[in-house]
Amino acid sequence: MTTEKLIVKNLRVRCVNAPIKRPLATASGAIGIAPLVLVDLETDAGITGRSYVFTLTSMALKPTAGLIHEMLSVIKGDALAPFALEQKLQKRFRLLGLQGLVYVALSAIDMAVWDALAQAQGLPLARLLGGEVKPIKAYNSCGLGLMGAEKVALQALELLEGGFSAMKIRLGYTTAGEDLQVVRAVRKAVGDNVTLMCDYNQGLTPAEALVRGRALDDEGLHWIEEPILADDYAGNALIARDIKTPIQIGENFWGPHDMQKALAAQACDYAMPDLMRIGGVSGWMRSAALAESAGMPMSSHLFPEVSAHLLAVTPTCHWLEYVDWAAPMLAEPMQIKDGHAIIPDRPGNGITWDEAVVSKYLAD
Ligand code: SMN
Ligand code: MG
Repeated sequence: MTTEKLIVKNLRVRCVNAPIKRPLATASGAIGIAPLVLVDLETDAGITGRSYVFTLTSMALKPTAGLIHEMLSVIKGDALAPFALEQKLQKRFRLLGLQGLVYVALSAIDMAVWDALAQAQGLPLARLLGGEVKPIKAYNSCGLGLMGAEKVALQALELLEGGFSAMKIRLGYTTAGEDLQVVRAVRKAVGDNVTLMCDYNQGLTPAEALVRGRALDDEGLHWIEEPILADDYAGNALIARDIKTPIQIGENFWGPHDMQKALAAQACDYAMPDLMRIGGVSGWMRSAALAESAGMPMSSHLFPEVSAHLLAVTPTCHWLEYVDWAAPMLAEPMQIKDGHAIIPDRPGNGITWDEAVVSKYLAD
C-alpha cells in the first residue's frame, strides 16, 4: 500500500484505571492500579495507529489526555512521517519546555504514528525499522514490591511462570539489613540459576547508596537500579565507580539528550529508557544509537508491547522489562515463551483494544 496519501485525521484519547494483579509498593510510592491513556490516531486511509501511556497517578490522566488531544491542532492534515512530526511538535513546545507531561504526550503520539505507518506498510514495527521478528529476552517485573522477605520470596516463585528466569526485587526497606534479608530470601526460594535485579526507585542518598551497595555487592545481583535521584548524574557516577554491581538508570531520561548527558557523566553501567519519556519510537531510535556508540547495554522500561519491537533493532539490546499492566485492555496481550517476549507477527506494533474491558474501566 502506498503511504503517500496517509495523513493525520484525528486523535481519539481515552483514560482508564486498569486493575493490577499484583499491586507494587516501591521506595517512592505504591502502584495499586494502572492509570492508562489510550490513544487511537486515525488517518484518512482508515488505518488507526495505537499506543498507550502510563501516568502513574490517576491525577495525571486527564491533563495528559487533554494535552495529547490539544496537540492534534499542530499535526492535523500532516503526512504520516514520524520524524517530521517529532521535529514539528518539539519545535512547537520548545518555549514551554519538553520535560514532563509534554514529553509523555509527544511520545504517545509518536508511538501511534509509527504504528499506523507500519500497518500501512503491512509490516510488524520491528521489520519496518529494519529488524527481524525474534524472541526478546525478558525479566518478570510484575511484582516483588516492598512487602517483606516472606511474601516477596513466595511471590518470586509465582513469577517463574511463563519460563521466566529473571526478575526484579524492589528495595529500600528501613535498614540495609532488611534489604539483604529480602534478597537472600528470594535467592533461597528461586535458586542460583535465576537472574535477580533490584530497584531502589531513587530512594537513597548517595552516602546511603554506597553503604547499601557495598552490602549487596556479594549477592550476585545483576544490577542495582536507580539507587539515588535519577538526575544526579555525578552522584550516580560516584556510586557506579565504587560499587561492583552494575548500576542501571534510564527510566527517568527525558529524551535522548538526557541520556547523552548521563553517558557523558558516566552515570551508569546500563541504561533503560522508558518509551513515554524518551520520546516514543523516534526518541528510542536516537537513544539506541547513543548506546551503541558508548557500548552501553540497553534495556526497556515498561511498555513491553512496543519495546519488544525496538529491542529487536537495538544493537546493544539487553533486557525487556515485562509487566502485564496494560494486558487486560488488549485484545491480544503480549505473549511470553520460555522467558522471552514474542513480537507479534502482524502489521504495526500489535496493539488493539479489548473494547468491552476498556469501556468497563473508563475513567471518564
Ligand atoms: C517502576 C516503575 C513504574 C512503576 C512502578 C515501578 C520501577 C520499574 O521503577 O523499573 O519497574
Ligand atoms: Mg525502576
